[in-house]
Amino acid sequence: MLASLLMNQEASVSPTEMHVALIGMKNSGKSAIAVKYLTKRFLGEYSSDLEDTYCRQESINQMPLMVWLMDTVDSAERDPMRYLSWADVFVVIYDTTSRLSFQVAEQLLQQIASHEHSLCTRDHKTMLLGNKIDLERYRQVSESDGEKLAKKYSTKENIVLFAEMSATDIHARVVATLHKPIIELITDRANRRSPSPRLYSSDSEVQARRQKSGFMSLKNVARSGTLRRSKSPKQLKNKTGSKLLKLFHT
Ligand SMILES: Nc1nc2c(ncn2[C@@H]2O[C@H](COP(=O)(O)OP(=O)(O)O)[C@@H](O)[C@H]2O)c(=O)[nH]1
Ligand SMILES: [Mg+2]
Repeated sequence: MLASLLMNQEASVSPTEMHVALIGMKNSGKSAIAVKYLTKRFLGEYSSDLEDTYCRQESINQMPLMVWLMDTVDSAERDPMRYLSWADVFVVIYDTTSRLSFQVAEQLLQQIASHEHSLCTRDHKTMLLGNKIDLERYRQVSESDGEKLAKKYSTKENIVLFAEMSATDIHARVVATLHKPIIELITDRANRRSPSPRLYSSDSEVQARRQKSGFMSLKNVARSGTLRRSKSPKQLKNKTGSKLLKLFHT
């Protein structure tokens, strides 16, 4: 009886965590978008070779959610598995004023698609995101080119979302854009009525801890897997008062 109640509670709140990877060519605006999302501010300069993962506590459709955001650095020496095997949501960013960044975005969509087919069992969502639309007069990639590319990599079961934005947009718009693929994935998972394999893999841990303490949130189970990779987590408070947990540098 209690077990089934707990299962229902878990099912109704899961997933409580989302891993979101921002990927794309250098200078496409990944860090600018991450900083805007996390701190509401747009800064002119960002460290270009520092890869970080951040955490922001969110409430989406009245559901509490921890969003882990990996601001990646595009480099040939780094293994793409660090985000391919980690992310629930891939945000593939290109600069609408750079044709080259659009080509890199296509390579990344290809990389995600082949990873999907060969290795990945966990469901995920991808969004192709054209950035810097405030620089309209320098535009090299049309909106319809972006839409077509997203369609090309969409399957019947998994549609690649498409959006355009600017990191200079108001904060609410940046947040709404990044929440789109998260909401879609939550809906997909709810429709399939199954928690993500991330949660399945922790079933034995859930059982063990339940026996000890009665109940444990799935958030902690999922996070315990994540934190294995982290070095001395530091808690920061930004000006807006939202919680920012900086996890690790690579
Ligand atoms: N005008 C404008 N500049 C942007 C936008 N996004 C990023 N930038 C600028 O583009 C440059 C590269 O951005 P950055 O976030 O470091 O790119 P990353 O290498 O993908 O992380 C920086 O000078 C940013 O200020 C945007 O939406 N509009
Ligand atoms: Mg960056």
